[in-house]
This record gives sequence, structure tokens and C-alpha cells, in this order.
Amino acid sequence: MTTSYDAEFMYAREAETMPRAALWDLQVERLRWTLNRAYDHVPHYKRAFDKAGVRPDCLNTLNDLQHFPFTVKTDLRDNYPFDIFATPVGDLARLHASSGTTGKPTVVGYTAGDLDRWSDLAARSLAAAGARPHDIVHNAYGYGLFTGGLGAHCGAERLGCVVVPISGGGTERQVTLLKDFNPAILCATPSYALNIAEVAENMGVDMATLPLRRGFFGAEPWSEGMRAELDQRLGIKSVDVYGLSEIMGPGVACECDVARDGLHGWEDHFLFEIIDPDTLESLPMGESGELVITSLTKEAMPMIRYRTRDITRLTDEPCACGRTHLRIKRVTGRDDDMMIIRGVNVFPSQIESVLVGLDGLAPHYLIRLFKDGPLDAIALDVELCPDVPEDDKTLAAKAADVRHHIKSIIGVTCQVTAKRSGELPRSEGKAVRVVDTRV
Ligand code: DLL
Repeated sequence: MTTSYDAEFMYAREAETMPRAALWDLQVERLRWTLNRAYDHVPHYKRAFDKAGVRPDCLNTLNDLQHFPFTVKTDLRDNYPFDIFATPVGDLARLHASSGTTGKPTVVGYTAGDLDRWSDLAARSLAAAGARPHDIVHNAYGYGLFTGGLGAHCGAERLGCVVVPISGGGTERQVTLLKDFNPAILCATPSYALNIAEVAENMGVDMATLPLRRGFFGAEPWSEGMRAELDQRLGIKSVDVYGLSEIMGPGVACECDVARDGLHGWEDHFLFEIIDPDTLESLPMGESGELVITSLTKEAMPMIRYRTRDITRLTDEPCACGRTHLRIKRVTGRDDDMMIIRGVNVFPSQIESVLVGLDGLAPHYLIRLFKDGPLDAIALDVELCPDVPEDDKTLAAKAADVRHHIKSIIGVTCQVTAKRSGELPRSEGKAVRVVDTRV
């Protein structure tokens, strides 16, 4: 049997290529349904709408959404565990939760219908990334309360793929199964995919010669340089997938493997806005700011204007793949991950972009924030590639080189320490990029 891997394959062609006018009509209809559901079934939304002086029937066009209040993460925490749900908890099919480093976790609920739509959108995303029915999908996203594992799993099954539910960790075993099962698709965080590539090299397995075709990578910020590194070391096309627990999980938006230039946000299920995080004003198409998402079809947990804290921009320029849904450009980071070092705004992903362009450096790094007297300061640990000499002179020269590039490209002065190959911690899921010792 020959399988067609044509770039035109779409899991849901009619929805994905819908003319904009039809999409807007569908969005208004679904938005009205969502606003009514939220107002009638969730006391938090009733209070918030009443306080803002709006009711669901105030919405005539999509533009009217801007009169409705935002939802923020603390609204979920304040309604812990189940008060933000529009469905009685006993009628739900599943609960997920985000671990959260401080305070209570945020709990998210799904009805059977929500899970069905999530599977569809994850399948749509995998197909856009280049997965096809009958492909073997190696799923190294963590299973459990994190939405990555089960989200990618159900999407792959829905698409008609064969799933290997390996979850994260046990990296040597991952490499063995990648070699023996010959999957076409690797699902993982980009930092874990890099760890897998490195362990494979150490085991003498040349990943680039295996049939693996695509990486379905997301759940954390990553740079174009990291993409090039993963493409080359794994012999694949790496594709960016975005999602967040509060909205759904993986599959809110995904790049197509035709353009790999921005993630198609599935607009028949979500509305995307960009706001200025300081003034909270909506920004025009193309401007950079905070991504705000409204769900259009969620039953258990309708989300009205959820402030993601993710910094990006939208584009509605036509895409070569023919999909009509707008694209979310690469998420540079969360505004709460942004470091302000002596007046300069820096995201960890900017530092990554500089490092992956430098010879002799492995793309592993750790940023440390500390107090230098009254001022915030930044230190950076980087790591040499295994083939680079590891004498003290080389380490010092590399550190100086990195310091120079960070200063000239990003504009901040940082203390750099170059480490020998293998000295920095490796990721098995979402990488920890920043350690903050300020307090
Ligand atoms: O990370 C869902 C997911 C799983 C997405 C697997 C993609 C793949 P949370 O744990 O709730 O959910 O974390 C959501 O992770 O607000 C972003 O800050 C970040 N994030 C997710 N995808 C990307 C991406 C999952 N492609 C938070 N690029 C989001 C940059 C991302 N950041």
C-alpha cells in the first residue's frame, strides 16, 4: 500500500479552509452560546459580567467582546477546585491540573463532548504537522495531570495512528524503542527531544538514518535555532504546537509542515486577541503583545478572554498550505518569565537564540538571577560540545565569547561560566531555564 504524504492532507478540510466570512458567522453564533453558558452556569462569570455592566445579549458582533471582562489564572485558583465549571463535577469525564510552582494548582474539567473535540483538534494539529493515519507515534510527553501526554495520545488515536505511550523519562529506553519500532512522529518538549538526540548519539544510534519524519514539539518556548538543531540531529522536520491547560491542552494551535511559519489557531473553536498587557487595550493584527483566548465550544469550562501571559503576535496573511485560520507567531515566552536586567527586557528564548548560533556550544543552558548590591544581575551557565577541548583556557575563552555575544546582541552584561560536556542538568519535560536566587 502506498500512503500519500501530500502537503494538502487536512484532517478537517472544510473547517480548516472555511472562508473568513463564514468563519466569523460561526464564531459569533458559538460565542453567544459560550457567553450564555458562562453567565447562566458559573457564578464567577455572572458576578464579573454584572460588575462590568455587560450581559450575553450585549454581543452583536465579534468586536463587542472587548466590553467583556478578562479571566486570569487567579480566577481559577479563587474558584478552586470546581466552582469555575459550568457542568456539575459528577457529569464530567476527566479532570486535569497544572502543577503550579506556588499555591493551589489550577484544575480543568472536560465533559465527554469536550474530550471528543479536543481529540479532533489534536488530530488536526498532528495532521497539519505531517502525521498520517497508520503512522507510529512515539509520545514522550508526560502522562498524568499534565495535558501533554493524554492530549497528544487521543489526537494520534483519533487520526488513526499507532501510539506508543512511553511518557517522559528513561531516555535510553526511549532511544531503543525509537530504533526498534521505527515511529514516524516524535511528540515531546523540544528540550526533551534534544536530550533524546544526545543520548542516542552517546549510544551510537544515528537518529537521522531512522524513518522518523516529524517532531511535534511544544509546551515550552523554543527558538528557530533550536529547531534547526533538532531538524539536523534527528533528521526530521520539527513542528511547533501550542496549547495550555486552562484552554484545552496541546492542539489549540499548530504549525503546518508546509510553511512552518506561525501556528494556525483553530478559530472555529477559539477566538484569539492580542492585548497590551499594561493598558489592556486590544492591539491591531500584527502587533506584539499578550495572547488572550476565548473558547467557543467548551462545555465544562467556558473561558472568556483568558489572559495567557504568553507574548506573541498574530498574522492573517494567507498561508501556503491553504488553511484560512490565522497564525500565532512563535511564542517568545510568558510575560512572567521576562527578566528586566538594568532596564533591558530579556526572555530566556532570546538567550537560547544566541547560544545555538555559536560554534562549540551545546544548546544547554541555565540562567541564574541574583542580586548584585541593590541591582538585579544575571549569570549564565553554558556547556561545551563533547568534541571541544575542555581545558581551563578553552572554557574561559568560550565564556568570554558568549559574554561578548550576549552583550552585543541582547544588550545585557552577564557573568558566563562555561561547563564541560554533560555538566548541566538535562530536561525530561518542560526545561527549567531560570533559577531565581533574588528573594
Ligand atoms: O504545556 C500544553 C501542551 C502540551 C502544549 C504539549 C503543547 C504540547 P500547560 O502545562 O498548561 O500546558 O502550559 C501552558 O506552556 O501558556 C505557554 O507559556 C507554554 N507553551 C505551550 N506551548 C508552547 C509553545 C501545556 N509551542 C504554557 N511555545 C503556555 C511556547 C508554549 N510556549
